[in-house]
Amino acid sequence: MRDPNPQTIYLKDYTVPEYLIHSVALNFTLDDENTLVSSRLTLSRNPASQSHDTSLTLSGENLKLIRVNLDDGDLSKAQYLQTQDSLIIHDVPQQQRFVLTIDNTINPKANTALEGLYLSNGMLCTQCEAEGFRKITYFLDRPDVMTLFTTTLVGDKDRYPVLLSNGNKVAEGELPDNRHWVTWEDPFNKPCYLFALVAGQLECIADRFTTQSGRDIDLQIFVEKHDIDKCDHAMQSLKNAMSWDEQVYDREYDLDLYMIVAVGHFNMGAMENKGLNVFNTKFVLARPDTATDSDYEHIEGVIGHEYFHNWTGNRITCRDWFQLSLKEGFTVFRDQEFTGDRTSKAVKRIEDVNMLRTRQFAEDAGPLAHPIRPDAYIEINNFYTLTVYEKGAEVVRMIHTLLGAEGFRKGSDLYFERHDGQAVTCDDFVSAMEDANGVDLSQFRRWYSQAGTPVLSVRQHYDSSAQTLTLTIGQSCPPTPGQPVKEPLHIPVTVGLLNKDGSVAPCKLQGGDQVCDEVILQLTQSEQAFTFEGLNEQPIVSILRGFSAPVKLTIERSLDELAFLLSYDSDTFNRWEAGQQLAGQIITGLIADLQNGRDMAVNPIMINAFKQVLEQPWDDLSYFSLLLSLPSETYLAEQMQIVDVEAIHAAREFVTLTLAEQLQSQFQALYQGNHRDESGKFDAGAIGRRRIKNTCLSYLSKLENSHIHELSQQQFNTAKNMTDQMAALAVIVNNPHPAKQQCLDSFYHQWRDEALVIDKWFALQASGSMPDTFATVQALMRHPAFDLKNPNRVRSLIGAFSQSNPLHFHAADGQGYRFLADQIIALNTLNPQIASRMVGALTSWRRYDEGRQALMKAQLERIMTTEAISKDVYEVASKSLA
Ligand code: 0A1
Ligand code: ZN
Repeated sequence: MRDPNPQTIYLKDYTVPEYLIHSVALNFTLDDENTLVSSRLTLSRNPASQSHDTSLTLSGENLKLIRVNLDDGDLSKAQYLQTQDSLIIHDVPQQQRFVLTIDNTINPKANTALEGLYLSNGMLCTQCEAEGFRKITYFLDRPDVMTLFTTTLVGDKDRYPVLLSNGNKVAEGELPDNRHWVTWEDPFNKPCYLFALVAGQLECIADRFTTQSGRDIDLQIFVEKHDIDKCDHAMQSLKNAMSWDEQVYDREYDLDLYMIVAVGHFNMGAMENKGLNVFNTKFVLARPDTATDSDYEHIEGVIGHEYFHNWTGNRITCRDWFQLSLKEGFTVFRDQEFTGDRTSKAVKRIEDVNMLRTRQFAEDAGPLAHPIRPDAYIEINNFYTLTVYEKGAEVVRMIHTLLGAEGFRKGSDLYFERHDGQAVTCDDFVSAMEDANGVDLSQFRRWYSQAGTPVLSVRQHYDSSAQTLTLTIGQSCPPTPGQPVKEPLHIPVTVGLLNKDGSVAPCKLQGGDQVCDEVILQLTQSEQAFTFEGLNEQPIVSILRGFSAPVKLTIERSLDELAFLLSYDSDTFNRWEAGQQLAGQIITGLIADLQNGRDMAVNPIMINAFKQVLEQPWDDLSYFSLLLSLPSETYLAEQMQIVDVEAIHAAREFVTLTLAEQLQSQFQALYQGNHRDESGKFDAGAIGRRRIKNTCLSYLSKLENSHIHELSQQQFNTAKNMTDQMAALAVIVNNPHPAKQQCLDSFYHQWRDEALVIDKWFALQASGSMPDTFATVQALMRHPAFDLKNPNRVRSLIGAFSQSNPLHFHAADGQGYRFLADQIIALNTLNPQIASRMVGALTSWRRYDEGRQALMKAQLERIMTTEAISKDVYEVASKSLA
């Protein structure tokens, strides 16, 4: 381990920067292995700083220092100190501005961590969030130091014909030796984490967007040459995002140029660098035959996300990294709403909640639980979490629910007006919401500081003589590391009531004078009673509509009541949720049967509920498909005290097979009715038809007869779009289909030049359920197309196996765990960020039986002994064991 005792950084220790940087002029002489960086900083003492230290400490890592010059005089070695991660200039002027020029070199080719300046398929690109800029040059690498950047890039004309950086191109020219240069100027102050440069042989598609005030913006998407035919959807998505932000938030783009570059090697999804977004190719490239409908949707969502950051993140940024959710929670909320508006609100909400409940809830219940605004970290890269992003978005959504759309807009307008150009805190955001609406959100603020998923328990009492219904709602939250005791939160609980015939019962709260179809209860105490009046029969309660808060709900429900809500609830989320609860209860019962050696039988109530859903007409076929989908194995595991992966899999499969047998004719009819060639069509209708058809195919495939085998093979062979091809291949791979290997081979040969499609091929096999899956994964590790240096490949093989294949990853002999630890140890030196993400699958070891616990723990302990363990891996592994 490089640093035997990695330092913990605390929010409570925040102090303002000692120096300000007024401007920076960067000059890059580009070379794949030896890039020269010359940085000219204009600095001055920060009058707001209390410190009396006259030295200046800049951050920098892996830099070869060549020269330090202060106000035109070179400094001698005695005048500065270079450490592993900093450069300390012993004495700098305290009374006036001064200019510091630093020259250093870096080696992009050796940079496999993909932070700072690195090479991806021959293209030079940068990733500076969170602390990557210090791997380019010495700087005050913290988000509250905002600066004006001017960047000059110099390079060989053939090797780097395209030279990009943030802002506007202000000058360019030619140099001897076949070199050229370009100067970029960004007129907006920004923190260095938003800096970017890209250089290489790139092709570009261009378009234009006219803003609401009539300004013309040039839009450009840069990709490798062979991908130029896969950019149209991304461009359209960008234009959709630009007009959505004008319509919904009155936010206009501020530069004359917006560039997106797609790179094949990227640690995350994409990065919102000012005017020059760098994207993982996965979230840019799409053609009907290479990308699925869900890829199309995710591309639009991520393009939107990065675009929306221009206001929520760039114009207004974070004071420090503890405030990450300020920009991420709000921006995720914005992108979720954007996608909901562009596709189906109901489906988008369900998909978001599904992800939150399966993955974020697990994080909140595990050893790495942290509030959306963490108060300590060792490595900030470990805090780009589902909690900061997705739960953060839920917290913003609750503010939206509490204030209403109009009130929320007033709050966001005030936030933008008040803080434009500043680096601020989550508290500032909440204050703007309060001040614009005259409300008090002081208790609500606890959502920012308290970790863990609250549990709401609901009791109902109907008083027939008083014609009232009382809901008593209790809230509690289990302890999380460092937070043994929890305070009650301010929780919006949306409730509607249904009459026995399924019609809406009026909601009138005692003491209130309004009668509505639904109400938002404001839960603020540990236990609180809410009484509804004027109810001449006992209504059925639909509670936590739209998943109005990120909580677990316990309410006693009979299977009949759930089936009723599945048929009649007017709230699309709760209607789906009733079906999930129904299926969940039934599968849980079967798991107990299996564990106790009893025979399994599916309660007919479930078959009938599904039959009813199948026999109704549906406009939104994607929503219809979700109603027919069973809770995932991961979600079912979340509900169990001790996770029994085998029983979960077997019980869920049994229910799937029973439904397929009992409802075969309905599934077949639906399949046939929606099977048509609509490749290239991406409207809601065509997407919905593909989705429902493939849902039916997946049920039918369980019947394992030759007709069904032919059906899936036929779909596989004739598909002209990736949605249908992948769906067919998935059922072929996950059933004992006679042509399995043949289909996998032909798929590989068809798509061997399309990296993103090959990622799907790896992921599909890694998440398979057939008994030979682990052997397949091991063989795929040796496949020539596998590359430990490419994060997308790592995620598609190692990530898919460990995070999406509970059955095989948790094999009782521990081979899955050992395999994962081997890969983490290898990745630790290559790419610490990716290595540490992979540790995630081992962190939940306490949830399993004793045997598995010991095996998982042993692998975590083994990881802890990794030589030169990175801070990233150290933090996750050590906290998991604590
Ligand atoms: N801000 C980006 C996410 C991001 C974070 C870190 C990265 O590299 C370590 C890259 C991207 C977003 O929210 O989209
Ligand atoms: Zn983001």
